[in-house]
Amino acid sequence: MFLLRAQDAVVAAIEARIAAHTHIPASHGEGIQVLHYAPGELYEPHFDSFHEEFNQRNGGQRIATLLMYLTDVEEGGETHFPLEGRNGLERLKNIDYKSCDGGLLVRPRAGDALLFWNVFPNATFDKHALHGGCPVTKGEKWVATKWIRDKSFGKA
Ligand code: PD2
Ligand code: ZN
Repeated sequence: MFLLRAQDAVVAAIEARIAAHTHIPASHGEGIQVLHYAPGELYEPHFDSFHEEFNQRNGGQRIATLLMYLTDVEEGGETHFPLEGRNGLERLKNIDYKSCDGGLLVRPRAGDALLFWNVFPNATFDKHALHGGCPVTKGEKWVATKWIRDKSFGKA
């Protein structure tokens, strides 16, 4: 589900903290998205950045993503960056997107937040930002996502 930006005092306080930590004004954020994964569920690897102009008309590019882990997960559910690390792009040649090995795995821990950049500082596309959510194999996973644009995002 999606929350509206500053829809209540708690959400506004979280967004103020995100702005303080990222140094990007809260007005550049989309509304927080809350995700739930039951056992067996996953998020296939993807880029959060946009290629087409249409999705950038309001707010421009999604330059950064902040994931806030709301639960520990008993097993699985890591956020996976398959192309991250030394020679990571070499893995593009024979990548098994569902394998969840190679690259960087971030284990969800309640209270942790993970900030990553979807583009280089000059706003060009960064393939290393490919990421997915590995299957939850035991327990459940709740996470809240804040996508951050390079310009003010209206009506969030
Ligand atoms: O839940 C995750 O780990 C995850 C993985 C990839 C969330 C997102 N993408 C997202 O919300 O963009
Ligand atoms: Zn994503």
